[in-house]
Amino acid sequence: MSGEDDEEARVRSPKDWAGGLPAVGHAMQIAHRQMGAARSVRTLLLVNQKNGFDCPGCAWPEGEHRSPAEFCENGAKAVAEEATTRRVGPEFFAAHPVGDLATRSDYWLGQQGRLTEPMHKPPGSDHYVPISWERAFEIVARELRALGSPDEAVFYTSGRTSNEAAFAYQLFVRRLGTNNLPDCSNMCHESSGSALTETLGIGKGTVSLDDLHRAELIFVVGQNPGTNHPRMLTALERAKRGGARIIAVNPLPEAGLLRFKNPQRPSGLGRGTALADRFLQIRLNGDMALFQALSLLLLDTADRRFVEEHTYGFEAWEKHLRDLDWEKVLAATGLSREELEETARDVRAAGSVVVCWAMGLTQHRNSVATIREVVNFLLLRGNVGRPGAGVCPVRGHSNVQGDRTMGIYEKPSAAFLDALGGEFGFEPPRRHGLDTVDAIRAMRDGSVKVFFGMGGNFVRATPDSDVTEAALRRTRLTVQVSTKLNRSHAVCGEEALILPVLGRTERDEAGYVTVEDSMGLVHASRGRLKPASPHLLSEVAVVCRLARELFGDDPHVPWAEFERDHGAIRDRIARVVPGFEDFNARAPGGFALPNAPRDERRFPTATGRANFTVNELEVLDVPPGRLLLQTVRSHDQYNTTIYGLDDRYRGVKAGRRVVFVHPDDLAERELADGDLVDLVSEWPDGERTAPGFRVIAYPTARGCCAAYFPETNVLVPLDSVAETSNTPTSKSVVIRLVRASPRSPAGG
Ligand SMILES: Nc1nc2c(c(=O)[nH]1)N[C@H]1C(S)=C(S)[C@@H](COP(=O)(O)OP(=O)(O)OC[C@H]3O[C@@H](n4cnc5c(=O)[nH]c(N)nc54)[C@H](O)[C@@H]3O)O[C@H]1N2
Ligand SMILES: Nc1nc2c(c(=O)[nH]1)N[C@H]1C(S)=C(S)[C@@H](COP(=O)(O)OP(=O)(O)OC[C@H]3O[C@@H](n4cnc5c(=O)[nH]c(N)nc54)[C@H](O)[C@@H]3O)O[C@H]1N2
Ligand SMILES: [Mo]
Repeated sequence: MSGEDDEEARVRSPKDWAGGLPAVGHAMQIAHRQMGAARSVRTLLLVNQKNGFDCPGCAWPEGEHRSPAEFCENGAKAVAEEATTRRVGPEFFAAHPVGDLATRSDYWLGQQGRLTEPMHKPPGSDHYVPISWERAFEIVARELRALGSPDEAVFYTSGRTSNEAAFAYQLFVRRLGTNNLPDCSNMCHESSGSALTETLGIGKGTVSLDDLHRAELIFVVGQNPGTNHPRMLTALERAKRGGARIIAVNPLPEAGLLRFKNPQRPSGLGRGTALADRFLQIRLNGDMALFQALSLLLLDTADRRFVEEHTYGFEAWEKHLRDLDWEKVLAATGLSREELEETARDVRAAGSVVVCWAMGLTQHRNSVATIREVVNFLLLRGNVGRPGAGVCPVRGHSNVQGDRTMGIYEKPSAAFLDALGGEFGFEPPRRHGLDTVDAIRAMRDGSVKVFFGMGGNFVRATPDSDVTEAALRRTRLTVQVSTKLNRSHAVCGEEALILPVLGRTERDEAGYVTVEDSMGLVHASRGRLKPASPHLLSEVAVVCRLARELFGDDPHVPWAEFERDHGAIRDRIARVVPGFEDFNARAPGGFALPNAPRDERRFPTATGRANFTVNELEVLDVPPGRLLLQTVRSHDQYNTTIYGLDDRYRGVKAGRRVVFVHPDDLAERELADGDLVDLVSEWPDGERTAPGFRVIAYPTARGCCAAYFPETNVLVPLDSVAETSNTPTSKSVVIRLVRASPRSPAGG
């Protein structure tokens, strides 16, 4: 891709605080650019209000007492991207053949605006041309009918899809006869879900916002909330005012973890609130060693009664821990024994502990085991299922958790399929489907021929970009249900469709939709803005019309009724998914889903108890001269959507092709800040290169470096995945830095 918008990055020293007035100013600047002044104010005042729409940004919960401006800088940017007044219509596609779009950067593509009409790229053509909705559905139905088996199609979901759309979509896919429902979660919190289901019996967190406010000690591990969950800083601030201590565990000194200036409270400006009381600058992937060491130091403080009454496997775990090799612990964490002992003292003094985490824990080879070790650590002192304590995986997309609850999952439980089949009177497929990585392999090998994407940007969010792009190009048909232009429209199958839909901010005639936040609260979301174009359909309507085209008069599912009224879908959800009884009556006010560990200290696992697990500690082998690379988000992006080219808190302006490296690691390589390097990853099947990165000397942990996703996805091998969860290892890629000549094109 050309780096037409990627100027030479300018670098200043990183910030040690987040929020404050610059955050408000920056958000307003982007909102004005996309929407103009009046629309900005009108739109932003509806975010996260009882009669407004759920913020399409992150999944952080709203809390009971909403402020009149219940959004954050990056939520405002997410809204502005969707409510933009810029448009991508047929003229645009006439002027830009697919081959041209494929050379553009993610930033350029996203900045073009909202998609307005269904578009079709016929086989052999290099242009998208307008097509009617009817014709578009005929084409999809024709290609699905032509398959040898329904398993030759995959149906991806990104995490913005509402509960109603997700339920209708998975029902459509299972009526068709496959469980090929990969989703963004496969690349995100799948490791959390795997570890928590096995150990606690629920694949979600066990804390409410209130628990966080009441906690005495909060660990924030592998997470950058100042950028990715800014409203979480308000909760951390409140916990601190109640006397909580906060421990940040991160290879990077992220600004939002250190100090917060609450932009919504005048008293929160000034110097702001210091957040982390302790910053453990851990090496990448050192977390399993950290939690094992802490547990070992705390064994004498076990909550014996809880362990006996509620858990399984304690003795085996304890025995294994006693053999812990301290040399390995120090090597893996890069921390000192004193730091570990002091941290253990903090825990010893705390009556209740919450551990929060995000992608820093989930995207490594041993992620599932690491998260199981976090659970061990909490179980030891009875820190699950009581006020102010528990696990808090902080989810990403605003409804990614709800999508799973609605059955978007390639490995559905028998109980879910029984309920679904019973309700609609058909036999759903039982064989497990393909997840994201397996779907790429299947397209690469030619066994999947149709790709259907409900939102997201599959080509760009996935690893091993060259392999994945070739895989998508090999398919017969790709269908993207989207709001905005992205690279997945340009890197497409032999035939391709773009189906433009309403965003969450826009009015939908069929009524409100619902979402579930990171803490299991379900509530309504009402779009209020006039749709970006009269030709848009809702995601629900796309599914229902396609279903009617494919199944005709379906005796099992009233698709036409579903399309007219989202309430009719909720009536069915209420009968299929536990916890949704009286859904239509309760949705407007919102309600909490049942959570057995939190509500009753009950653990619906295979043993009927909370499980301690034994996890072998292995220190990642980084060969001499190599670095461990993590791929992260800048402050100006939402996953593959690039809002701007700055990363304010880390001091970067006007450029994304940068790599953050410790000054001593640079010196060892005779490199200096400002040098140009290629990043080369090494894997048994060969090397991969991301060319032309400017080096930034940065206070990250030794031996580790960081660069932005998605530019670095090309470096993550498809086969480098987490055990059990199959999540790409986007946070631990072994690379070397190769000096590049300044004149080499900064392509890639
Ligand atoms: N504005 C904005 N908001 C977002 C998103 C966005 O792109 N933009 N994305 C949304 C989505 S889908 C998600 S999943 C979340 C992502 O939220 P985050 O997980 O906060 O996102 P990342 O940028 O991947 O940051 C990972 C953090 O973990 C640290 N880390 C990396 N590896 C390790 C490790 O081995 N150990 C430890 N202890 N720390 C490590 C990194 O230094 C970094 O601080 O945010 C959601 N919210
Ligand atoms: N290297 C590396 N790779 C990663 C990660 C990483 O940390 N490092 N993180 C991973 C994670 S955590 C995630 S969640 C995935 C994200 O993967 P995805 O969810 O697939 O990617 P997004 O960038 O969030 O998708 C953006 C697109 O969604 C569409 N869209 C936005 N809103 C709507 C809507 O309301 N409806 C519809 N139909 N479409 C909409 C727009 O067209 C937009 O271009 O990426 C993963 N990939
Ligand atoms: Mo995510």
